Amino acid sequence: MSEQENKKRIFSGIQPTGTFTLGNYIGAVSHWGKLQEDYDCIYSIVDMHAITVRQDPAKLRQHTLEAYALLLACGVDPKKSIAFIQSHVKSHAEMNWILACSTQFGELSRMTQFKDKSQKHPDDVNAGLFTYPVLMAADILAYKADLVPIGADQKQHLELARNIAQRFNNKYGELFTVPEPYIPKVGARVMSLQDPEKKMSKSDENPNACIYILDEPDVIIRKFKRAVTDSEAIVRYADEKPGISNLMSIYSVVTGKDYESIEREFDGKGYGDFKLAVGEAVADHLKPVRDEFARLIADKAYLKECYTAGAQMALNVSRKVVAKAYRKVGFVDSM
Ligand code: AQP
Repeated sequence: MSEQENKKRIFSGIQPTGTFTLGNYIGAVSHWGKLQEDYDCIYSIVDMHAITVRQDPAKLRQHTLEAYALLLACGVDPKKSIAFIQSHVKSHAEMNWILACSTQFGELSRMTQFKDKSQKHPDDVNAGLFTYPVLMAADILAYKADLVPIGADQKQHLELARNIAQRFNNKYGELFTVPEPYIPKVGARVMSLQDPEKKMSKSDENPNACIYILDEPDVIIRKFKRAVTDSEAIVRYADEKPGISNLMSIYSVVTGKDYESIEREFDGKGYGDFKLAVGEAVADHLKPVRDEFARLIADKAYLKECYTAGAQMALNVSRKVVAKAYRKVGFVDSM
């Protein structure tokens, strides 16, 4: 695709650790469909990343298929983009090792996601959780991606991927493209509805903290009604009002209205009206995704056809880069 058309290449991935949240959607996946018109896009369900936290194998398999169907339901077209499941393409594991040997223990120790997740799962601080950012660098660099659309929470990992690429290129000679982040201006960090100082996360134990994009409209509205706000009772965007600001940012993304017009719309009205409006707008916005997901998940044969073809295309691109990396580090050609 891109090589003939000279389009810039995009890579992004999402973990099948549960149904996507409104955070995953607004911060990342909702942009992926639009980008495929102007870029050469490669999107992956990153199941290898998911096992850095203990998963029930049967559930992981189910979540992976659902995540793939959701990806398509959110607008990724497997005819325009390469859409595949990470573990189907061996280049990720191969590149991971090469890059691990160009990554320092000290820099991995500074990653805040590792610190957060090891506190959350103190009984399973495994080596994979520690080296997660190396695998993420491998995902991106194996395709020589120019741009990586991510939410703000992944910025530190992307910075590390850039450092690893530059270090490898300096040590062994130019190979990797140094990727740039592509972070949305509004909604880059959707916060928890119950603790607006914390990002909204799939694996949050409190189901009221997070909107899943397959939640039914009444559930969505109920969760917004229960969202933690403040006692000022004025809808305005301000750092000291993280709950209301988070709801305004969500409302702005799904309606296209800017903060000023939202403030005007709810001038003199209470938080009850505002929360209801946000809930209804989000439920309406997600309806086509829910409908399309229901259609796709019922057609397992079609999904299989898409992810099998996607994996083959992903392998065709990445194996050439892996072969070059092997040669650069000094491995003897196998064929
Ligand atoms: N709250 C968020 N706001 C904006 N963007 C977000 N992303 C995640 N949460 C938010 C973006 O979604 C993409 C895919 O994320 P992921 O599934 O690979 O991993 P994650 O960042 O660890 O997401 P979760 O929901 O918090 O999953 P769990 O609970 O399993 O760890 C990324 O681009 C991310 O920036």
